[in-house]
Amino acid sequence: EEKETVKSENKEVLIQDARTGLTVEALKKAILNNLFYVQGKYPEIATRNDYYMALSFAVRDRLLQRWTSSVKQYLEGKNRVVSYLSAEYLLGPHLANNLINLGIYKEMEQATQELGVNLQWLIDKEVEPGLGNGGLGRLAACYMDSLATLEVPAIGYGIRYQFGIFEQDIRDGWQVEDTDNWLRRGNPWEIARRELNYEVKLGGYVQHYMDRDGRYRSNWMPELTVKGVAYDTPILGYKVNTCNALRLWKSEAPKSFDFQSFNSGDYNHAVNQKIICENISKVLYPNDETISGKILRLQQQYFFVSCSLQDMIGIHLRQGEKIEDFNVTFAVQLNDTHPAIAIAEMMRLLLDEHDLEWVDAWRVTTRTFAYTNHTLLPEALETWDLELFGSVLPRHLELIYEINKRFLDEVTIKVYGDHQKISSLSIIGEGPRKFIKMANLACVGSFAINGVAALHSDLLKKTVLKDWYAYSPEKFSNKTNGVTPRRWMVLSNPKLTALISEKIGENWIKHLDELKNLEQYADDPEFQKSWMQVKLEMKQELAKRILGKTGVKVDPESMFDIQVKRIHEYKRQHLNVLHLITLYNRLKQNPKMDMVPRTFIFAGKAAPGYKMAKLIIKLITSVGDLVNNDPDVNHRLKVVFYPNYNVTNAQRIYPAADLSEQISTAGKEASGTGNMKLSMNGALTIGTLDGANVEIREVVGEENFFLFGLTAEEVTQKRNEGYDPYTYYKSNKELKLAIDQIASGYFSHLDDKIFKDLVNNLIYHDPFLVLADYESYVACQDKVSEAFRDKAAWARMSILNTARMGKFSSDRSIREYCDDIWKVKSVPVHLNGDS
Ligand code: GPW
Repeated sequence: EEKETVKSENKEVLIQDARTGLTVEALKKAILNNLFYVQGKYPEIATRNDYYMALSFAVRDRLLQRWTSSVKQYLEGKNRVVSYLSAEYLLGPHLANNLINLGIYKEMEQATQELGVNLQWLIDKEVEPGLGNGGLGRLAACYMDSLATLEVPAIGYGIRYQFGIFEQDIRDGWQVEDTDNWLRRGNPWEIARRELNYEVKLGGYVQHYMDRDGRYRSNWMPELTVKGVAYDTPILGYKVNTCNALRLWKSEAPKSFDFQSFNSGDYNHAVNQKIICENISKVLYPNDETISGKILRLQQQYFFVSCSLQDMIGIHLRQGEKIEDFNVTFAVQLNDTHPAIAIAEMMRLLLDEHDLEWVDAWRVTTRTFAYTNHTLLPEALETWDLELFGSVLPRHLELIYEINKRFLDEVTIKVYGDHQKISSLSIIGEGPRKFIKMANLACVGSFAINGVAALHSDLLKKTVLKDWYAYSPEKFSNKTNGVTPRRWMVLSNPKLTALISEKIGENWIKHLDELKNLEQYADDPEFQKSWMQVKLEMKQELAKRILGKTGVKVDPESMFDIQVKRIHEYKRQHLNVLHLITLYNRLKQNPKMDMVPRTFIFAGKAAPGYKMAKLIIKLITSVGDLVNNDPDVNHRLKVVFYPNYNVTNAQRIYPAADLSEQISTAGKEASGTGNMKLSMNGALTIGTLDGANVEIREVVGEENFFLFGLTAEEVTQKRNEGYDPYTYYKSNKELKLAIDQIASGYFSHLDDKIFKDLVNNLIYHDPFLVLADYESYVACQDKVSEAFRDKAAWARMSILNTARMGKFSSDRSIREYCDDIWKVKSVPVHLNGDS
């Protein structure tokens, strides 16, 4: 029997092949062992879930071997570690991704087959961890993949929500939400580290006194103390040994707590407190790009940040380092302002727990943190009512006052007398009620500030962070987002991956720029044929799933016109609907018209409290019901609302797209990342000059991109001139017809009330300039249809889109963060025993 031998502490140790081996035989043995010893089953009575668990544990064993090697290597080398703080991680299913990164997909396929089970069937069993809302959480997941792939020592910190993003169901055309009980069948990918736990205080008040050395001290007397327990998930890089940790915190009641209450005989109080503690990591807030101002949300943010910083300080000190050198050990990235309370918490830990003086504590803090901003939408900039904030974090409120005072003293000298500037830079906002501006806290406490696409970073400097840019321009830079080609190409589109690799080898998977080598085949009719054949097969597969989920039969030969993302007015799904209605009307008026058949595919969740977003879903499904059942049009137009958009479903949708809808109002979408995934998979983009669309168009070439709409500058100008949507409504016949139909109940069984708010909002307010862009959008869509008729030209454009997407690998983004902001290097990991 095969055995691997490794050296450990100079002794030869045998590692059982069934726990580490990558051969088909070793994998088979591992699965059967786990089935027996972990699940307690023999093959004849094992369920699908038993097999899924047995397989996953077999994979996890192999990850753990790499993980321990990585940890060892990091500690030995004293390398700077990246710490990514994010309230969200939208990871998607682990199993298949880990098989790919381990490089054993084929082997596992064979192993399962020889055991008489189907690998895909087991992969499909996994319930994805939906610990995020949308782009921001998914970006964090892509970055974790790239950090490991680039062999960068890193820890991701976040919250282990017991319930992730809700599951969306469509009933009677409306969104209904169901809880996401993702842990119900167990989670083989995490390891509970019960011994790794920290206490976090909440509420109460602060006592001040002077200690024996004449030093002012603060003593925070909390109303409640909770305990955070670490749950680690291994994140393996692609075909490297680097395996980093994603460390998520679960909140619990500290042992001491119930004890006190039990002794005082108040059992109910004890139970209630336990529930309150466990509540903190219970559920993800389902709002995307909106602040909710709820106490529990602030508690969540502080809870995970405090656990994470205590954990980092522990790691740092255990290495025998001085607290003053914390920033040499860690570079901490703030994923938007959700973890920005870290700046005040770091000060509290250094001052109150580690006895540093203010200036020393502030020096360490401001050399530790860097802040990424992800939005320009004013309603998404986080603020906290000052009183509410003080009731949860009384000590931090004091610290923020002090940080603000010292900072504004400095500002006042520089901008002498400019009250406008002083109040815009202040962390505390004044109004009917005072409030804390988290973006300002993040800016003052960070050594670097970045936006997520060139246009976004530019607009940040000109608008929301204008005064910050004037004050400290050296802090600002751009880091255009990227996505991991491992999940978004190799995993989700294996056929395209095989076709590409057949021509240019497999190097592109780690060096996405090498996709350039495909350009030489863009005009090759044979290659074009194979390329479009893959696209067709992916459309056929999606068509089957659409039929199964929605009952709608779609034609795989039609153009798959896809808009998938969170539902939001600024993303303008309703502009897409107006085009759809326009095509419908043209067909009805001229049934013989020669029209390129289109399948409109929408997917995305609306925040449960966002009325207008929910109404947009109802509009899509209502128009769909009419169009899909009208024999005059339904062989040329189909409308699908694909329910419960998540990572799993995204992986199936992107490969089938012909057209990618990226139609946000210019200046509103910070970057977008779906735009990148779709283009990588050979979709052509119709889009505005917004977010990363600008850069995508730059690299694919303007002739391979369908551009429409006002620019960000024109949008601002139009608003300043006093934009009047009504004039657009009145002057465009097709637009007016579409809107009148919606209003009159044409799509809603003559119910003329249901879309009233939506219609009135459009014709009288239209905050996102839907009507202003309608004409240009429809004209551009006409060009898209014409282009789709020429199959060879379309194939060529599609190939060139993929070939030129190298820039948008998250590997490139992470390399830029490493070089420019974090100043960290790769640390190749050798398996224990290798050298
Ligand atoms: F408002 N983004 C998101 F900036 O998905 F915090 N959720 C959010 O709450 C925010 C931003 C926030 C998205 C941006 O909308 C998108 O344009 C960007 O590509 C993505 O973050 C990653 O940077």
